[in-house]
Amino acid sequence: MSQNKFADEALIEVCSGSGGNGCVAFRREKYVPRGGPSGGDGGRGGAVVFTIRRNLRTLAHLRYKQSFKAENGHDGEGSGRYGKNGADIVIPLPPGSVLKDADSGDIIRDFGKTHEDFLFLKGGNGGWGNIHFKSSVTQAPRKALPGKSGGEARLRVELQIIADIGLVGFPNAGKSSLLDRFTNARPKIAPYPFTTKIPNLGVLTLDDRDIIIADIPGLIEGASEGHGLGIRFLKHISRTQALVFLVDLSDDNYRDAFDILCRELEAFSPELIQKPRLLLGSKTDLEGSEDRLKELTAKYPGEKIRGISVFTGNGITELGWDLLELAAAAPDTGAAAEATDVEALEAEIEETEFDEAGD
Ligand SMILES: Nc1nc2c(ncn2[C@@H]2O[C@H](COP(=O)(O)OP(=O)(O)OP(=O)(O)O)[C@@H](O)[C@H]2O)c(=O)[nH]1
Ligand SMILES: [Mg+2]
Repeated sequence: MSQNKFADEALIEVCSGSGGNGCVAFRREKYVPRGGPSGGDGGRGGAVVFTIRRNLRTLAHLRYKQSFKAENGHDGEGSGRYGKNGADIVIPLPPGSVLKDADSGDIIRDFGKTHEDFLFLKGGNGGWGNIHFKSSVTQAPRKALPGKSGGEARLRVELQIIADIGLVGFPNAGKSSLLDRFTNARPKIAPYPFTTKIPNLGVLTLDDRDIIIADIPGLIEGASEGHGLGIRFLKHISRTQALVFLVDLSDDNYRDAFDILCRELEAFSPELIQKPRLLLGSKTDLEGSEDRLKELTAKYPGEKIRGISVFTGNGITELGWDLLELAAAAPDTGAAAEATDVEALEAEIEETEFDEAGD
């Protein structure tokens, strides 16, 4: 795993549908005493299709459901009726997913490079009905073909996760507590500095969007020169879209904390202080915090500042919407720029003709 990324992975089994069987039937009509063959073909089995959905950011959905099977084609019927094609199974993936063969590890598709839908396994063709087997010799063929079976595969899906938002602050500012409050992550929280030794990632789902938040170890003055846990964790937030700065309002250094943090980030990489950001005064439940927050608001007229308390919930709901806004302001990751209209896509796939039945 490289330094500035986190990995997520899932193992899934996929299976396309088998084709429906061909039918043996004969015409029964008035005035046609010995009707010819009329058994229709079986329908094609549904395909396994992967589609990129931009609002997905993790593979968590593949942990609840690991096995995907497309519908089988329906059998042919009399009167020359063809069986209905089986429905495709469409599996949504976040941008950047890589599909690999679970056994060999070979890359099957890298959705970091393309965001087009991927038809991975076709369904089996439907079998011919006896309508196809009439010849000058055989007027009443009793032969029809079974549908072909579908394919199946075990896949490993891998994803490099890049967090949307990074939390920065001095040790003990309450970063991990915020992650704990907001996301599915349960990081260690303790009343002493340097509790967090390696970055934690959490997912906040708001308004049908996953926002990935990275909580990194606390920074101290001189971090950019290697003090404290040093700068190496800043790499983890260097590719985030936005930063949230936490200043502990109950700490004596509350006045200078933001300046010091900005200096350290800038010394590490000037890009970091160009990112959209939000300044949080934390622990507003503690005495004196209100005045201190006002003081900061006056000191930094250009900053968006909010007070929060993880203990009382003060400012937490509003913060959620702030984070959504910060993450949404993010530039797009590439070709998948337009949001995928999944229903339109499914309709399109439904109409797509794959190989006709009949081999
Ligand atoms: N009163 C009060 N205490 C809080 C609040 N949020 C966090 N704390 C406490 O502050 C201490 C530090 O919290 P953490 O979440 O571990 O802080 P951190 O910024 O992750 O610290 P490091 O990992 O060391 O950088 C813990 O004792 C928390 O319970 C809050 O809103 N109010
Ligand atoms: Mg922590």
